[in-house]
Amino acid sequence: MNPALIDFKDLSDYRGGLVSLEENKNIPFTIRRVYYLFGTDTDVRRGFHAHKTLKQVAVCVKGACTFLLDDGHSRSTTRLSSPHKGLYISNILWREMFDFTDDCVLMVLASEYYDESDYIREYDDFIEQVHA
Ligand code: T46
Repeated sequence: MNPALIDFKDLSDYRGGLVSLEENKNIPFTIRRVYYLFGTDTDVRRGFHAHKTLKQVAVCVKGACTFLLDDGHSRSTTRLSSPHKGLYISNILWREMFDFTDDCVLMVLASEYYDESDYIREYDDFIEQVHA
């Protein structure tokens, strides 16, 4: 599968960097939640789930980390290392995140409020949903 990367306009000038994110513009949904992961050890692997309905855009605002995305047919890995790029993660995609740099701050914009019942945490259940 091809990862869907969004290029954000670079509004930087001589004073420093600036990127602007706007719902239903360069972020393809209404933003209901923002969270960020930081201080993740390099040897830690996170994720291991898919979402039934949630859509997200992940931006590595500092440092770098790698995303594995799996649509049930094929997998891709993407190294996120730029605040100018967002990885669009649609629903029904298995994700794992790993190889975090020490300074990594991974910001995630989400289309829904937190809802544990939206998570598919078993890979076999995910494959069942793909073929449903
Ligand atoms: C995802 C990847 C990219 C909350 O209470 N509210 C929240 O908004 C979030 C994101 C998490 N939590 C709780 C649920 C767990 O008890 O925080 C704990 C850790 O969450 P989780 O193990 O799901 O974290 P990751 O890094 O495996 O996954 C997260 C998101 O949960 C998930 O939606 O797509 O980042």
